[in-house]
Order: sequence, then structure tokens, then C-alpha cells
Amino acid sequence: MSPIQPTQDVLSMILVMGVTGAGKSFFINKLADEDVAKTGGDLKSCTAECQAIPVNVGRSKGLLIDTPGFDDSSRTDSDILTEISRILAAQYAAGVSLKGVIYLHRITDVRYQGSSVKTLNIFKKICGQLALKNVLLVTTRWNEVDEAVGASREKELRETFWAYMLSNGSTMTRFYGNRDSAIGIASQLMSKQNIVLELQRELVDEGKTLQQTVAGAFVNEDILDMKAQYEKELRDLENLRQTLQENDRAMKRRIQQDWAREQQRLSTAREDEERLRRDIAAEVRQEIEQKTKEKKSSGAWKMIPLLPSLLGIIEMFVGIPPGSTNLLTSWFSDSGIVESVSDFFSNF
Ligand SMILES: Nc1nc2c(ncn2[C@@H]2O[C@H](COP(=O)(O)OP(=O)(O)OP(=O)(O)O)[C@@H](O)[C@H]2O)c(=O)[nH]1
Ligand SMILES: [Mg+2]
Repeated sequence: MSPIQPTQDVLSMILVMGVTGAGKSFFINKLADEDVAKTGGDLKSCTAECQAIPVNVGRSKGLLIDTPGFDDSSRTDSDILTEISRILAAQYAAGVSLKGVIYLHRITDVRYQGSSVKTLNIFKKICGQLALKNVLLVTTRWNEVDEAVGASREKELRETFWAYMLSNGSTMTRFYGNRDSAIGIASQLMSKQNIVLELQRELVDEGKTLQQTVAGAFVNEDILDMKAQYEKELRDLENLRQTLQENDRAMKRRIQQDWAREQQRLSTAREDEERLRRDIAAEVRQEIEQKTKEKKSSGAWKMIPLLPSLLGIIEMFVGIPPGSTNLLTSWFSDSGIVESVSDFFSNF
């Protein structure tokens, strides 16, 4: 099944990325004009799984994909990348229009380091150079900085970390924390031509495994480094254990605990590596085909109008929060679907 070309923008998708606490869920809630996506504190990751939040942007119907940062405290990078890849592969295969990516960054951050650099690097590799013209680099929390301080950080971002993306057509803009500002930002993308990201081209068009993609290879490098580190720790612990006296029980217990911890980390790293070997596009295609076949054989498929069927496919790969029910109900009733939203998805 080759990707379906969206003939019209029945449903447009925007991916929202950035580190934990950058304000992704906050931004989406302003756009939705409702607290649909859960927001959280600064340090502990709040959005653990991707979510799809339906919004109206002017007369367009949009689906904002809220993603966890690649510094998430509860999930590995490989796990998050796999989840994002499945959604992007489904969107591309189903023919939902992808309008672009919004990358959020706190203007209050004094330095760009550690997890921010990693998240930005993975983000750039997911997009690829050709899609950068559909990328909005958005700074948040302007109410928490002095205008002059913010402007000087903005200049630094423009001249250093974001220079490559800006020179390839990305746009830098400020989010002022309110609905009008959020609508202005989303509208900039909604009016653009649809885009295919590098990761989608690699997975869907070229049939690569995640590990063979630029983004996946980058995550895999980290896994290999970590694996080597854990293996060394285990060897060192084993050597230490052999030097211990028979009666040094306390130390032996301690080493045993450390050994179990390193062993656990190593096995997680192996699982992460294994996950990247998957052929995501083939899996997604098969799941969609299976669902379509079931629906067609029951005679139900041809009765489902396009918009609900697109949402039904996307919902197979990413959750839609219950707070979005009212908006979805109005979209469905415009399409002639009388079932309740939850019944529709559970019967899809
Ligand atoms: N005033 C103001 N507060 C913000 C802004 N963006 C985020 N916040 C606050 O910052 C906190 C974290 O924001 P979230 O939207 O949960 O961050 P996130 O990027 O979704 O984080 P994860 O889900 O952990 O990846 C919340 O308490 C928000 O209310 C902003 O632009 N202005
Ligand atoms: Mg969030």
C-alpha cells in the first residue's frame, strides 16, 4: 500500500515537540481553548505518551500531536521515537495532511544544554533539511523574562542553535501564553503546503528499519555507548568480587546489588536496540490493512465518511484525550455520524 496523497485538507496534522516543561501541552490547551492536555511542573515529565488533540484553526480541522520530550524521566529515547514513528507512518499512509512541526523552547532557559541539545538534534533528524520550511521555532514563557533579556537570548538562538534551521526556511516566533497567540502560530502552519518529513520518507518510501533512519541511527549510537558502559561496569564488579575475602559479606551484598542494577540497565538497552530494528512502516501498514479488511467484510467501511475514517485510523496509533469529545462530536455530526464518539472509536 503506497501512501495516499491527501487531495484536500480534510484533516491536517501538526507535530508539537520540545523538552519536558517547554510548554507543549500548555500551548495546545490554549489552542483548544480547553484544558484537554495535562500540563505539569518543570522537572518531572508530564505527557508520558503522545496524544492527539483535535482543534479548529479558523475553518481548518487540525490534529495537534503532543509528544513527550526526549528527556522524559519515565521512557527511553528509543521508546519515544518508536511511538512518534508509528503515528507519522500512519498519518502518511492514511493520507492525513501533515502541515509541519512546532518546536517549543523556554525563553527563560539560561543555557541550551544536555537534554535540550539532544531533543533538538533528534527533532532535526526527524524533520530533515527539506521539511525545515514547515518548522516553527517557538519561544515560550515571555511573561517570565524581561523583554531585553529575552530579546538577547532570542538573538543568541537565532545566531547559534537555530541558525541552520532558520537558514533552511524555518521561522522563529514568540508564544505569548494566550489563545490569540496560539492561533496565530498554528495558522502560520495551516496555510502551508503539506510536507513529508525525512523520517517518513525513510520509513515509508524507502522501507528502512528505524535503526537505518538518520534519527534512529542517532538514538542507536547512544544505546551502543550505554551498553558498552554497562558491560564495563559489570566486568569491573565481577573483578572486584573475585578480590574479596570469603567473610566480606557486607561488601559482597553491595556488589550483588550494583551488579543487579547494571544488569537491568543492560537488558533495557538491549530491548531499546531491538526495538529500533523493527520495520515500523510495514507494521503500521499491516495494522491499517487488517482493520480496513475487517470493516470492509462487515460492509461498514463504505458507510464511514472520510473525516471520521481518518480519525479512526489515527486513533489506532495515538490516544485522543476524553476532554476532546465535544469538539469531535461536532465534527462527527457534520459528517453525518450519529454514534457517540466513544462508541465510534470502540466499534471502529
Ligand atoms: N505562563 C506560562 N506558563 C507556561 C507556558 N508554557 C508552559 N507553562 C507552564 O509550564 C508548566 C509545564 O508546561 P507543560 O505544557 O506541561 O510542558 P510540556 O512541554 O507539555 O512538558 P511534558 O509534558 O513534560 O513534556 C505548566 O505548569 C504550564 O502551566 C507559557 O508560555 N507561559
Ligand atoms: Mg506535556
